[in-house]
Amino acid sequence: MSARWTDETLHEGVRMGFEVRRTLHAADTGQQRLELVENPVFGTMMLLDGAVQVTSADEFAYHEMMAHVPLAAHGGVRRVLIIGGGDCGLAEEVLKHRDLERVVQVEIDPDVVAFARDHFPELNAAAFADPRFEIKIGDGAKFVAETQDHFDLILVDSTDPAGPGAVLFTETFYRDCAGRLAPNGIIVTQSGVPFLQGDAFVAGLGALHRATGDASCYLTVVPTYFGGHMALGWAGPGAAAARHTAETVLAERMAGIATRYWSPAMHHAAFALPPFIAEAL
Ligand code: AG3
Repeated sequence: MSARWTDETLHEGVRMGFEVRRTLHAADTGQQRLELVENPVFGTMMLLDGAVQVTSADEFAYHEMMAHVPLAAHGGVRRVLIIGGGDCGLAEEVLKHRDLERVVQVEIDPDVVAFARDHFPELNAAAFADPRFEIKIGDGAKFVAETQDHFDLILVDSTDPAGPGAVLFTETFYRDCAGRLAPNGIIVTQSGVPFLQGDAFVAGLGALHRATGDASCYLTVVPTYFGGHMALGWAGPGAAAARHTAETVLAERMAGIATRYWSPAMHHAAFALPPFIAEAL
């Protein structure tokens, strides 16, 4: 009997295949196609519209870098807003910082939250048990346009710029985010894999730059977001200064938080950009 495989079909002209040992769920949510499968290398995997979103094995490389780089660099974050991020792995990583008072998350698709809660408890059960965590089901772009609250940190943990996530790469959305930041606030965005998504990377960071006056990015490597580095946009009034926080200070701020990808050295190294990425900015 031949093995069953599923392909990620996000990028035109290339595809990555995953052996499917078991399909846990595959259905349309009304917003997007949601698949949950088991793979011998990556464990449980969630795909949305054919693009891998999260896997048990490599989520740390993404969630740790999206959470701890801004939190350790800023040092005084009390209120965090997460847009998207329905698997809630990012919220759990953020909540490891004991000084945080409140994490508000706005996710558009209730099925993503419900299935992630059932199938990825190792990466989100602590978030759901944390009284500082509040999850709202709704349109994140609408939320930032309407809320009167301010946040020290806004994390945009989106899908790719197609389907329900497209609005989260626009200048209007980033302007609304900038308007909700506290003084010294920081915005971090999922900005794609520059090698394979060059146009979207340039367009997204360009919009972030126009909306905030200054945007750059830092890098992580997530095996299932294949194609090399993934870029995380870095902007907001506190971003430029926070980028230079000394390694000793970063280490103090992360005391007691165990990590597998983040370290003070990796944190600083992440801001070093290969010329093909730096020149595209
Ligand atoms: N957020 C990032 C999705 C990127 C998908 N891209 C890809 N497969 N190349 C996913 C949510 C993680 N909390």
